[in-house]
Amino acid sequence: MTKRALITGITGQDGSYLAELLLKKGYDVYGLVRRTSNINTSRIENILDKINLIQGDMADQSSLISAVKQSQPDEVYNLAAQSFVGSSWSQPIFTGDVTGLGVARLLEAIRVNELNAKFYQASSSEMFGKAVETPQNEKTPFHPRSPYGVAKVYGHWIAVNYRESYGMFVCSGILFNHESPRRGMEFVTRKISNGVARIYHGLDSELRLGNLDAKRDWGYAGDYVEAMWLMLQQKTPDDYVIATGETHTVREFCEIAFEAAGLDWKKYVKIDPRFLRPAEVELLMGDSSKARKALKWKPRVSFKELVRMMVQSDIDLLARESRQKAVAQDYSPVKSGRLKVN
Ligand code: NDP
Ligand code: GDR
Repeated sequence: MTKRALITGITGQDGSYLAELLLKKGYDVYGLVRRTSNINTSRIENILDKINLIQGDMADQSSLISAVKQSQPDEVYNLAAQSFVGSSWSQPIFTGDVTGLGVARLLEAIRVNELNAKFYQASSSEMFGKAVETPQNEKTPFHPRSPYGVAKVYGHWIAVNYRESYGMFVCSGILFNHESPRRGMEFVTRKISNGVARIYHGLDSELRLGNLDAKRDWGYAGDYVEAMWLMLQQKTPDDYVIATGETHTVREFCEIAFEAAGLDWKKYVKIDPRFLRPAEVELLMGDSSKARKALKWKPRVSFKELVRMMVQSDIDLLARESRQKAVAQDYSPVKSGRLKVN
């Protein structure tokens, strides 16, 4: 029997990698997409003809009940969220609603449909925040430092609670930062790789950043979606930390990224207080030994490989875009004389 999976957040970084992984494994893949004036499917363009999209929103209970009813999933991966920590201070209520309460709505949708579906919750290392120990593991207490982190703590505990209350197969993956060429532009890694590429192509002369001392445990998103799937293949549901076990500063990320393009970061990076946060998470480093043992999972892409992959991808992307622009200009109706402009 072909397995069916419902992915919320399928248009995001992780959703796109997970959908590709599940298609390779022979799943029927359903994805929840929210109504926007311009639906953003750029990350799933290559698989659009192989997946089924269902309209719905994490803020709308009835749409989630319908999405679950329509897709009848064996596995549900809840990746949808207002996921940018920075915006969670300007939109704390929205973040709480979608990133926090949305988890309860989706769990309820499975419960009221009386479906025996396995559930993955995208929990986050942001829940550790001002962590009392390093490295952080599944037992480290939470002390979130942003409205986003607070919402994720709610999402995490409601997931655990549905497992304990109703015996549902619910797993929470406490994932540390993971990046890729598909990362959103507002996150620091992509902001840096895109900034380096723009400077390399002569489109910008500086890159403005906030706290360069913040330390993160950065892995590759392609590796991390495998861990999500593995969690739902175990005999019993449980929660797992997924991390590389290494930590690096934003400054180190800059150094390697600029170096990859043959540039010296010190000449281009400027500190801009606009990008400092009201409360910062200074240091994250995960201990994923439980997942490595039980799931036989380990990260494959190293920190340096990840940084170089992202920079190379953005340099190539900008080069492609500029070639397309040049071609479009050559064939423009004005240049070719087909259209006269007075
Ligand atoms: P992205 O921001 O790339 O993707 C978020 C997804 O959620 C998008 O598909 C977005 O849709 C969707 N979404 C947002 N709001 C709603 C809503 N109201 N209803 C339905 N869908 C919505 O995040 P990532 O792929 O990086 O992360 C996936 C999940 O993992 C998130 O929950 C994130 O918080 C969590 N996480 C991420 C980590 C990371 O380092 N990447 C680490 C730990 C946890 P749209 O395209 O329309 O905006
Ligand atoms: P984070 O990722 O908050 O860890 O959340 P982000 O890349 O936004 O920030 C990482 C660190 O870099 C510092 N920083 C800057 N950040 C941004 N965005 N822009 C800047 O200019 C800048 N300068 C310095 C930040 O202060 C921070 O310390 C990500 C998201 O994917 C969450 O959804 C996920 O849960 C966590 O990772 C784990």
